[in-house]
Amino acid sequence: MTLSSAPEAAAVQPALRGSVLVVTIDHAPVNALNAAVRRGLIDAIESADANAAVRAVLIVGAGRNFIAGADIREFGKPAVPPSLPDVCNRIEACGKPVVAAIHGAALGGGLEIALASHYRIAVEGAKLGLPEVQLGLLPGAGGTQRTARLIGAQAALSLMLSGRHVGPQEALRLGLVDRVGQSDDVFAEGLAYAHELIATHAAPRRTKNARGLADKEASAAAIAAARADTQKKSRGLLSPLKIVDCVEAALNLPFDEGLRFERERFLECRESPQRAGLVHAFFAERETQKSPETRGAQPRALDRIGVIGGGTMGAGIAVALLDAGLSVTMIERDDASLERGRAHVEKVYDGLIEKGRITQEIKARALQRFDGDTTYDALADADLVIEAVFEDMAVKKAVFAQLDRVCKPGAVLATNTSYLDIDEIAASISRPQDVLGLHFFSPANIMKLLEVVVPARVAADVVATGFELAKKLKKVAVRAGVCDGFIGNRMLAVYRTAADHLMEDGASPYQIDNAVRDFGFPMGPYQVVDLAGGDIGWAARKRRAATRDPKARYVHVSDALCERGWFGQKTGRGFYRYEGGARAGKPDAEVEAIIDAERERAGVTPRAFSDEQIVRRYMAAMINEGANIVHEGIAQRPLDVDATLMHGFGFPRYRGGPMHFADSVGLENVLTDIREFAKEDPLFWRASPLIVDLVARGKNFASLNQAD
Ligand code: 3H9
Repeated sequence: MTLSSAPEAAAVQPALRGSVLVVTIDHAPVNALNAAVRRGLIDAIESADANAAVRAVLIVGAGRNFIAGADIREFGKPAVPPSLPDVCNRIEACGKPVVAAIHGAALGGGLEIALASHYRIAVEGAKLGLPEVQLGLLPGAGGTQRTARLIGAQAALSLMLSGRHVGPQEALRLGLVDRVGQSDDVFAEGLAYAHELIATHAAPRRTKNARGLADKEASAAAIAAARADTQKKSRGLLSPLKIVDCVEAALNLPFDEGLRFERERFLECRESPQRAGLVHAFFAERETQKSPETRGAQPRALDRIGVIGGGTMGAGIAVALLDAGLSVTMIERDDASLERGRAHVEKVYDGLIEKGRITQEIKARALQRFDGDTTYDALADADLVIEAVFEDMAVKKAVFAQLDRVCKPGAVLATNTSYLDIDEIAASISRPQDVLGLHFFSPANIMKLLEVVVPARVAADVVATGFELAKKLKKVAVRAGVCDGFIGNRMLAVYRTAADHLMEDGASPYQIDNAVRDFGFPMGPYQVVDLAGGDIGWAARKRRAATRDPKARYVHVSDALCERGWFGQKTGRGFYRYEGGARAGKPDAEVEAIIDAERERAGVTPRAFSDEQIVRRYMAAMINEGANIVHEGIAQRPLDVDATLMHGFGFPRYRGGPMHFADSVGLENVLTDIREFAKEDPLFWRASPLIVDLVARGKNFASLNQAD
């Protein structure tokens, strides 16, 4: 059962039910702990202590959740008392037993409220967790101290360092809750528990006195192991090691001192740019899901999906769809190609089985929803068709002509093109209103980003269907307009070019990769080329050669490698050498010699760049193109650019995406850099009119994000 949520009601509503004071938190949408909720909770506990008729307190959440945590929107603003630690301490100090009855999310500060309560019950569907680490924070309302005392160092660290959610049964096993309700009626379950406690004269039971850290040696070992692991895995992140330190404080310090220790660390995290970046990422991911079309239109049906093409992309898309429980019909031109397509799909699943991520049964169940055909007529009933055939306008148009012929009226016809003009594709058939771009990123079953590309004549409900599909696939959908490369690949082309200029001017590809990795990307641009295959970019460069501005600087190094057949990992050589099929490449002196030769040919005298100089140019190029993309309306807001780069291109989440990063270093500084670089190459470095305008008005990108 969910309790009703009245928007006009007070955020915390105490009501006496017999001898139980029921304290209902009613703060839509997720009962986040804003100042009014915090105040209301303290007042409720005070009144419980003061009222002799109250023999127990029950805390429940209205709506779909217990409490989703601290109100993230308050971070970065002046603090309003009471603080959440004070609220938790007051609850724990209550002289009457306090029960937390949990349904839906009890996350972060929400779980901390439950841990400060004396008894906990969870019902089916409850999600308990301490996800602060994902926001660059640590549990800061006693969570590190109470969790460790309640469930032990190892389990507490595992929860806090991963941020994962646990269900009621696991919570019970861990000792996070005392019982799991028999029904999903959280109110009835909680009330019954409170009455039982009254009947058995149960006393308040304070988590600060729990004995989960009693085995000092085992606790110390768990902390040491977590610290070593965190040092390895959480490169560049501030909060994970602080979480470990706080658990160590829980082991070694009295409770009150531990709380103080935790509070100091929490405040350091809260004030850090990482917290700002991660919170921006959190809201950006949610905000991108909202487009003018999703606000106004209902999505069309989405049960039977067709995929045209069984290459790497088509197969990856098919797996993404199957994993979401959808039925897929793959179309290929003949039996042999279809067999290859099916084999590609199976290979993706086999890879996952090999890594222990899924079982044979899961693969078998998914493949039951997969079939294939060699004629388009098999798509007569499809609700949505996604084509992933060769990137060639004539080939795409031929596919769409077939779809126009066979598909039922109202079927959504989507193209996975990376750069072709979708308006032109749409105009080539009789139903342009049904044509949409759905641009997946490889591997399509893994990468979170889905660009929903919106051509001029598409119907709003078709766009809404694209967003609905993304939701089913658990992807981050970003609305993009039609242009060469849409948001992500268009930006990639520009910052890759900036990297090429740096390389020809004197930085080695290895230094560039290193600097970019140190900034926080998982890979540098040349490692990415080697992974994706140099031939892909080569083909694109050849395609663009005719339209390239002859005055624009062109670096030939990548072409020179491709001419030698060095396409990267798959050929054993690219920018790096991959000896014996190794996946990690080694720097290659011959590549450096080729670069030297190209420098000479271009008449460039190489100069040294520091890592910082490399990153400044790389980022300035990225930010400038992002600004152009917003300026032209290809992206709705800067935050759409941020989500694209974070989910499709490995931009470090803790920096919040390139546009948020630009704001954090100061947009005027970025503009100064661009103007400085323009002295050498005014054609490449043209400051975006949007940046010029924002700086002139003393504004930043965030001012264009409604959500910020
Ligand atoms: C913390 O607790 C720190 C403490 O340890 C220490 C303090 C001293 N605040 O995700 P949805 C909004 S840190 C404000 O689409 P779902 C969200 O933006 C916090 N707003 O729904 C959206 O707004 P809009 C630790 C929040 O059903 C709306 O609610 N907690 C918050 O898919 C619906 O959200 C977390 O990290 C918030 N805390 O998922 C939990 N949470 O409608 C973060 C959500 O305007 N939250 N909103 O777009 C979640 O994981 C999911 O929102 C949740 C619901 C699972 C709860």
